Amino acid sequence: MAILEELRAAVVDGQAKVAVAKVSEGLAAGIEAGTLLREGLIAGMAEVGQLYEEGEVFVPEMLVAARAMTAALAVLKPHLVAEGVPSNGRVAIGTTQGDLHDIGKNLVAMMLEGSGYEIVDLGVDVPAAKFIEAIRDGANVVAMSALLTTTMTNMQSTIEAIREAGLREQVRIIVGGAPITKSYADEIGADGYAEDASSAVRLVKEVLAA
Ligand code: B1M
Repeated sequence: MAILEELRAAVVDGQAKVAVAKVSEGLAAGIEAGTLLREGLIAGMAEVGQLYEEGEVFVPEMLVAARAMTAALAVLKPHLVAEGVPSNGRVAIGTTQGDLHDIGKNLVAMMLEGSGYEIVDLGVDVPAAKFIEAIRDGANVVAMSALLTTTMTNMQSTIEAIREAGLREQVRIIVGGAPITKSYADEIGADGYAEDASSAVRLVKEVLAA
């Protein structure tokens, strides 16, 4: 479909205005928000990652691509966010210390918000102390995101810090992000792993019911 292809290309080229226009055009043409997200925005960002790995683009290009995706996501958000169900949990979400990637984390937050959870977005580069503060303030779930192999280890130290603070039993901890796997989540003592934003919604429901 031409619109999806143009949307993908706008993300790859870092053209925020075009990406925003293509999302609006796609919605007006009746393309589902989830399709625009997966086949346009996420496909574009995956291509940028591939090009970066191949040495075809560099950090500045990744950054403008991320800005284009963020701008387009803002338009998509009300359409992605399904009808809310009453809040039955407070989720503190953040990208682990040392890590500045936030697009995936924002997407997970958006989907959870749309599913009726109260979201406390701690942002990026989040130290353990901030997660601990959020638990003391009433978060039932901590959701951590990491995109770098060098920062995923901070998930483990955060879980340890939560345990040392005597708070481990009162919170569910879930993790996700491109380098994270189910076995890594098990290894570090998390309560669950979600591969993408929609499975994160299912996972939060599951861990809160457990
Ligand atoms: Co970065 N970067 N980056 N980057 N970047 C990656 C991650 C990389 C894989 C690129 C590559 O080499 N192919 C690579 C990591 C290699 C590694 O560690 N193995 C990399 C690198 C090396 C770096 C720098 C070190 C580059 C440098 O400076 N030399 C640097 C690090 C900065 C830092 O964080 N300290 C860096 C910087 C950046 C930018 C700032 C330029 C920009 C981020 C802008 C931003 O986020 N605001 C950027 C980008 C855009 C990327 C890529 C291209 C795209 C990431 C993205 O947004 N994907 C990325 C390559 C790639 O992933 N293919 C790359 C789209 C997003 C929707 O997917 O985040 O995976 P994702 O989220 C998914 C799931 O993972 C899951 O759900 C989401 C939705 O489906 N999920 C969760 C995520 N979090 C979850 C939490 C949960 C559950 C599910 O909670 C339970």
